[in-house]
Amino acid sequence: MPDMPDTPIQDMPALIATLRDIVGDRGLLTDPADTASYTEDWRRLYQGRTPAVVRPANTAEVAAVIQACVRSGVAVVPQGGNTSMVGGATPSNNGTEIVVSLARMNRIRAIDPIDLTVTLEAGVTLKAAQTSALEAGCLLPLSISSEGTAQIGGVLATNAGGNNTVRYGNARDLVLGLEVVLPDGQIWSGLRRLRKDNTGYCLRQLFVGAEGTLGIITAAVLKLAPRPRQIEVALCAVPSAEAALQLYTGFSRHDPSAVQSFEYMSGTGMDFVLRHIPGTHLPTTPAPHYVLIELASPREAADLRASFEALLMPALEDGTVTDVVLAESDAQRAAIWRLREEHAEGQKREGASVKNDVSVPVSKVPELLARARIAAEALMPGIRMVPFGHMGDGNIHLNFEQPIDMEATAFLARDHDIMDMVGDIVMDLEGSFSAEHGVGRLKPYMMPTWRGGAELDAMRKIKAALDPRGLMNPGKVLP
Ligand code: 2HG
Ligand code: ZN
Repeated sequence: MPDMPDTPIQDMPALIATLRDIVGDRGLLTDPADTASYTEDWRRLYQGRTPAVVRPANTAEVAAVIQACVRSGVAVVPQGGNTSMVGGATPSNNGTEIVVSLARMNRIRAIDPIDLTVTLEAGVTLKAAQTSALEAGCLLPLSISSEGTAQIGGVLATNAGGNNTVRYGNARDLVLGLEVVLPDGQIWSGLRRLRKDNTGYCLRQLFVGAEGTLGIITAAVLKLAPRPRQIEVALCAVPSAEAALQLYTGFSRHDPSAVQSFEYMSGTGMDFVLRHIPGTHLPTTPAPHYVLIELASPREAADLRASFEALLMPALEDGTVTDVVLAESDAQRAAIWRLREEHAEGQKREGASVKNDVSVPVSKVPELLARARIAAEALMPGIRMVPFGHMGDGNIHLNFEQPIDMEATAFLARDHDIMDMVGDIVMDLEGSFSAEHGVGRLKPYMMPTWRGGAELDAMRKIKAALDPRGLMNPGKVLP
């Protein structure tokens, strides 16, 4: 990096003028009316402040922006679609952090159906990336509820998981190459497309999941899969979480390569969706628990319906499943998926909630749910448990909704009690306190308990080596 004096100039107007020179008028927002949507997170947990939102148009501009901010000793907060569940992309309240939005960098640079790769910029929405892959005869096997808004840069920076982890892994498992602007303003051009490249530290994996604390991801090369020729979706009503697990075991033993999603929903969460989301209908008889199973295959001859029948007929007979609906059309498939994907929104509209994005070994999911239900009721009578999520990979959103007769503020004041109650059970089951949403601004205080000792020490040393002045997304991830 060129000449960069270590002089913390807190001359914000001069910095903003420099930023305007770099990105032009189109790339800079300073009016609070224009910056407001960048300073609040989706859950409305945080209302930050910023003197400016910078919207660079290319990687060179991102690098120049970072260099200018570092010269002024001013921190930056990278932001994609701003769909974080843990406040990972909102600036603090001190009003001195510059938000760097990648939204204008939204080009898909290349898709190669032979190499099965897509090279794309950070501001491409996940949905747009999926659509382009499908048009090229491929599948981008990453699907999350916020995919219409979430952008690739944020998806990678937070190592998003979602609905296909059971089959294809998390975002991290799809990354072959990255382009990153480092905290000193250098550009690391690592957009390699290689399946084998065994050359020292795997740098790209350092930035995936770092939540923008080590640099800004500006572009990536992701692995694609062949486009499925067949997809079948079933919604099953089940009597218990144990029955859901039994079903999972059956499907994963029968043909693990076909199970593209195995999603769990509770009757309570389903009721919220049906009540609050217009146009949703339950196609099965009501039940205390549901699972959504998606089977997919690139093989023409795969008979996924036969797989469903082979497993679900006996399950219906022995009561493991009480009712089942197989989607008969693309529209029905979308309608069933909507019941699952609107869970976060349904819960938001019902009232205040405390989220616990936890994971445990898949075999422990029923025990997790049973213990949490008892502990929660003891902690706060009337609290409503709304668990849902990616049962096939052990990631349950073990969320709680305020008791019907309790004030939202009184309920939210107990958020740490609820999170600690869940945390104790999850720790006992050898799980994680954040399975896919990351740490952000909400959970750094948990890091010493869960990742303390040598692990957190190594993380701090990496942070200090790459970002010695702590200017990249401060207050996120590390306590
Ligand atoms: C999902 O799986 C998202 O729908 C949101 O990860 C989870 O709202 C949540 O807790
Ligand atoms: Zn999820």
